[in-house]
Amino acid sequence: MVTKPVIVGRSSSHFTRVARIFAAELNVDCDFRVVQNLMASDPSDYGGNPALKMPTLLTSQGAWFGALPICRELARQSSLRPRIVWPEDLDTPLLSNAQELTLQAMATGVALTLGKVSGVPEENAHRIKMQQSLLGTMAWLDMHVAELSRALPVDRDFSFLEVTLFCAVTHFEFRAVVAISSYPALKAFAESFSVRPSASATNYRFDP
Ligand SMILES: N[C@@H](CCC(=O)N[C@@H](CS)C(=O)NCC(=O)O)C(=O)O
Repeated sequence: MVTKPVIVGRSSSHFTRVARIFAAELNVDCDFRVVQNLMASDPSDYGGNPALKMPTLLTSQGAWFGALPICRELARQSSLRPRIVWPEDLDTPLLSNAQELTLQAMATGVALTLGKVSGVPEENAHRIKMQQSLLGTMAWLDMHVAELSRALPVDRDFSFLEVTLFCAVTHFEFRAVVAISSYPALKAFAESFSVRPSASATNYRFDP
């Protein structure tokens, strides 16, 4: 029987960091269980996720797969009631596309990083296409990020969009997936978000 919730993931994973930032913002005390081997093919290594992905949140109710469902469950468990902007609240093309592109960039970043470590050649056509996809997405986000903060509700405490964008940008810098210096507006956004205690408490590092 699980009493205290457990986040299963890695300190170097951007989707895991999204869940950890939400836990910190919502003041939900969670244990952290490290996925030891990224190449493991047993779902139990990922908190039971048959898709072999992290994060997973283990609660007394059961296991929750994926960053967004985990963040929603953390919000339900929290005694705090902050004004959170969720993806379904993003009712303009600008905000909706920014969320879609941020999540797609995160997924593409995972595929590129895993392709690199597992020896996919640089000249592989799909790897080249994914790099193009990521560069185009980063350029779009860099062009629009300043508008996002103005377009989001002013009374928000935080949004899933900003948390995911922060985790994506800082992860790409941490893993040298793209040169963040080429995206000054995204860099400035990440710097301003990084002052939050939830951000500094979840800095990327490689688990031993
Ligand atoms: N849809 C999942 C995606 C999670 C995901 O891709 N996580 C990465 C780590 S950031 C992962 O599990 N990578 C291991 C792998 O793909 O084998 C979510 O939203 O949490």
